[in-house]
Amino acid sequence: ESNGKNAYTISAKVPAVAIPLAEEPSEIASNINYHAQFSPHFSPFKFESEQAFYATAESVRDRLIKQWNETYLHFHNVNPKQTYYLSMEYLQGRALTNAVGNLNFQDAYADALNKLGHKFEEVVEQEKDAALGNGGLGRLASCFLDSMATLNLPAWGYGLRYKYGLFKQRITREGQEEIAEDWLEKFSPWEVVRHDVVFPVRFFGHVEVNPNGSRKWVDGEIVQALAYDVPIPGYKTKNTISLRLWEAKACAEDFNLFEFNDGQYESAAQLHSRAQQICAVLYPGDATESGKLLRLKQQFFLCSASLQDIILRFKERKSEKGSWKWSEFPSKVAVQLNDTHPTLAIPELMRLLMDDEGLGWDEAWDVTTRTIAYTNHTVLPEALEKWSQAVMWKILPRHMEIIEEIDKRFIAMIRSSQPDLESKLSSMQIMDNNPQKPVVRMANLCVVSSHTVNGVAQLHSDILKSELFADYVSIWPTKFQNKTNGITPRRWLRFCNPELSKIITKWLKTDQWVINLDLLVGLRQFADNEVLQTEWASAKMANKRRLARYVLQVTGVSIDVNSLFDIQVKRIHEYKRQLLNILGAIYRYKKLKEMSPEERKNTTCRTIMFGGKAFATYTNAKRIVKLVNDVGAVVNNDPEVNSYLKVVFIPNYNVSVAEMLIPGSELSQHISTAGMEASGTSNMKFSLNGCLIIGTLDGANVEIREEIGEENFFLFGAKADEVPRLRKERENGLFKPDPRFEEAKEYIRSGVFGSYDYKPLLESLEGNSGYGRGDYFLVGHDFPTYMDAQARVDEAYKNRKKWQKMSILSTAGSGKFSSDRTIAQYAKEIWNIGECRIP
Ligand code: T68
Repeated sequence: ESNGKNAYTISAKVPAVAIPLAEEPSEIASNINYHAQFSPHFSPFKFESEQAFYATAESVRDRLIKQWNETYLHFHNVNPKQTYYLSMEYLQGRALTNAVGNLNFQDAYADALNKLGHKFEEVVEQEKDAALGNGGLGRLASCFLDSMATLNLPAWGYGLRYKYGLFKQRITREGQEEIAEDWLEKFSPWEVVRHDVVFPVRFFGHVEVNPNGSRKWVDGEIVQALAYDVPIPGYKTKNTISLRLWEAKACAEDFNLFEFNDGQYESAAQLHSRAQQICAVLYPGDATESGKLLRLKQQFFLCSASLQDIILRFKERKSEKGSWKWSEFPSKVAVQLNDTHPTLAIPELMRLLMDDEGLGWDEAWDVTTRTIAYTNHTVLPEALEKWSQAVMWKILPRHMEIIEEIDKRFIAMIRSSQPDLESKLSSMQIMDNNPQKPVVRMANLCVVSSHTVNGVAQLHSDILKSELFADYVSIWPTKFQNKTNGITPRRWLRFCNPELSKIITKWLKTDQWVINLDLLVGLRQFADNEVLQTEWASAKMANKRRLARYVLQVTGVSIDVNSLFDIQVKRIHEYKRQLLNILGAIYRYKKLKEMSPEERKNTTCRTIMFGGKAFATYTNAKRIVKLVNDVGAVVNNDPEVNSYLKVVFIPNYNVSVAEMLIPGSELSQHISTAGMEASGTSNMKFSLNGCLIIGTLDGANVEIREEIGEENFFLFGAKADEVPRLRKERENGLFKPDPRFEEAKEYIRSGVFGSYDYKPLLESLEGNSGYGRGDYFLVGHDFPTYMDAQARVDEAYKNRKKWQKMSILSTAGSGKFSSDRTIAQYAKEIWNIGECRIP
């Protein structure tokens, strides 16, 4: 206890100060001490790293609260048009480093913690990731919030406060095991509950028709939505915006005392437990949707609570300024739907305007369609949401009336203005009235009701216009846009890679690149400079060492920091083709085994790392996880070749693991079947950190390659427009597999990697299986060009000077992929909002 890690010992040395005034480390230490003592969450005797984390986070939060309140007030007074981002998912990760960094207090907080006997790096490790999302879509939403705050935009995020976020992944002998993770187990120092912000959300019930013909949704079940706000600080600006997360609560009256006193404890609390279920778990779907009633309730809960809040704010701000009209609503409010998950915002806004505010259909429709815009994130048919009409009539009867009316009017409009589209109508309309399975097509509802629809990379947006939404383009030629995704340079370079950031700032002679990422092109002129190359290589080496320590700690495998660090991390999905990667690794292993010791010395040593979670019921994805682990177990323990090749599966891939892994990577794989990955965003993170990419012409890869130069990108594989033809050929038995592909599969079959039943996985690469057609993802077709590209990688890595140059050029060419650029485009081209900075 003499090391100062006891709260009492500290208080003797350091005073406790409730309001931190100066930015001095000693003042900050006093404030941290204040929180350790007076906002206690633990017994008073302890001040280990964990207690230090909570006290530090609270100290930082207090600073944020001040500028946060100022931001609220400023937005209220200026009353600009404001954007509301509706998303069922946010993958925030940890907040402490980001908040302290944005406040520009890194050194002061590090010194303060030193005074209290702690190390900043160890304290930040105590924070649990806020994992209220599955993958790319949720992380994108979080990057967007960061950019909205940094660009001083009047914008807020709305989401749900799930108790259990994304599951924790454990790797066992059987493969992946999912464990529930309660991120709120202890509590989150970042959220503030707003007890005054509560809205009722109705489910079930029926529609009542009033004598004057107006309609009203009544009865059913009411759940209360309670607001929790999370501060989102901008970088080096006072503007701090909100992520408002709704929590579901039953009313006190819903507790049936009568039943309870009668001993019927469970049924007495039935409504309470039903309300609790709504925000209990994040829906674990990455591109696979199963029609769960609870998911629909979650979606409506988010939409209804958020819109009631938005409308109330609009009225408050308006009525302070005298008389106003509903037609002004779209000039004050922009609502962005993050995929179709919050589609119910459309009928809910219509309902609120008509049934509660008394607007007629035409006026309500005009307001709604000028307010709402929709982003599409996938073209995979199984990921396009379709809800059973029967289920929707039961839960949301009034909304179904409205959706039917929207559909009816859409059909009438087509028939009168574009009769040539008659034959397309059945696929274009919102209601799919197939008597076997009548459903509501959420994407169609979004396209019909939004003023703008956008894809998330140029290729993806082109595919939306030429395929998925092609029929709508002739009706609304200007409705469709592209907004290529981006990532925040703060989290994904400045804070996760301080070594490289220092070098960049030194050579560019400015740190303005953190908010103006285009400045990175300034590095191009130094790409051949040997001094920069050496510094660049040593930063990478430091990050590789840190990563190697982590790998040893979590897997027990020791990896060679001089080998090529080759990484594929993302959700496990057949279209992302982790299977192609592991088949390549298997082939490499087999060839190494066949080589003489002399020949082996000429090969490039590699450490191939995988990471990612598989949807719990996605069997083939789980088989891939199992295969990677089985291959690793054999290869890593093979003394003959394990100094040339290691295969590692890093468990529980999440935002904080990514922050450590990406800076230490040298090659990353973005190898989806062309046309299937809407954008990808980790490709941008890797490239920004000087990691080279092996990839297909898919999603944002296309644009990354354009920006960094094709000579710095290891390209292979079919192009998107060739895919349909290749699938046909495959179906018709016209495909001739490469012998290397056959050899790799045969090696698995021979049992080298154990006795697990890999037959189904291997069969998905052959005849009739998988999606009903063999090798739907064209692993076989792309295998030979993939292996050729890998051979080019091996060669390139032998020339380290050239490799460093390519690495520098990757970073230099990544400026376009800042989410600041993306958000500025949304603000200008979709939302029509401008800066609103606190003076
Ligand atoms: C991803 N989508 C795209 N979906 O796959 C990726 N789906 O290409 C893109 O870069 C990213 O969105 C951002 O635009 C997803 O991540 C989901 O997570 C998801 C969640 C629930 C239901 C369906």
